[in-house]
Amino acid sequence: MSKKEKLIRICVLGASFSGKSTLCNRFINNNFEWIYEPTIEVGIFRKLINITEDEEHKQYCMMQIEDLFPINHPYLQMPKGTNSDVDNMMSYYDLVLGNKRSGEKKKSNEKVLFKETFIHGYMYIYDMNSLASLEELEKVIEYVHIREEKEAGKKKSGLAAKILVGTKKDICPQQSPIPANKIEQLKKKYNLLSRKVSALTNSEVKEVFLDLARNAMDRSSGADGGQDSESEEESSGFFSFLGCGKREKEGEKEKSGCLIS
Ligand SMILES: Nc1nc2c(ncn2[C@@H]2O[C@H](COP(=O)(O)OP(=O)(O)OP(=O)(O)O)[C@@H](O)[C@H]2O)c(=O)[nH]1
Ligand SMILES: [Mg+2]
Repeated sequence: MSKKEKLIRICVLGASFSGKSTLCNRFINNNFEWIYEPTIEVGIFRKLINITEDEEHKQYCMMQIEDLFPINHPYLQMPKGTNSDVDNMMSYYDLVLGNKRSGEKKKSNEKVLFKETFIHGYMYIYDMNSLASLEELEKVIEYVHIREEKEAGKKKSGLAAKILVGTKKDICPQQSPIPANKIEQLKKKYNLLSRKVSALTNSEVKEVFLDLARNAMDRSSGADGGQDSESEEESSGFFSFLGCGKREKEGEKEKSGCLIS
């Protein structure tokens, strides 16, 4: 990667079976798998893309796409301390949702890069055929929103770009189980881009990633840097937000194990 190409870190979040990995697979490998293989940890992909699509004035960025385990993974419901896998998963998840900029000055190796680099874009995935998948997603969208509102008051930094993505358009009936006004409300409330895609027919897949990359590039120009210190309230994490499994504060930073080795 040349110095000119910016790394854009994108996290793909959504309920199990909503189509996250399949969407990534279509974008990265132009491939589609019918067989469902649950994502247990995190799939990391990188792809160099020209975000202008203009052959004369190319502007490349390196997209780092992180396909996460589902937001309703059973491990995320377990009490902290159950086992190291549970703790690692919760810590990684909180890091992703907390989206701190503070690690940016410490890019000494890949592990730190994956764990702590600011996330420039969130891809919020729901299955157009499942209202439950959207309801699960809403909790995470709300959490990220609250975190960002708090952060915005303290430092001058760009917020992450966000796109709401409805998947499996090819099998969605005319009468979708998800009311159209619900999507409109979410978009408005949280300032989300949106698209409906099909990984099967390869409809709007590339566009989803391009929209997010472009928006992230716009937001991040001039917004990088900015250190901050973590207050007690901020470090409480997603699980306290949901009112479950209160996290121990002591030594939590040291235990923020990364799932990528
Ligand atoms: N018809 C159709 N099926 C799809 C599409 N996208 C995904 N699927 C199917 O939906 C199932 C789940 O897809 P995954 O991409 O594995 O779902 P996931 O969100 O990664 O699931 P977790 O890893 O458990 O979080 C698979 O059987 C896919 O073949 C699509 O666009 N159309
Ligand atoms: Mg998956």
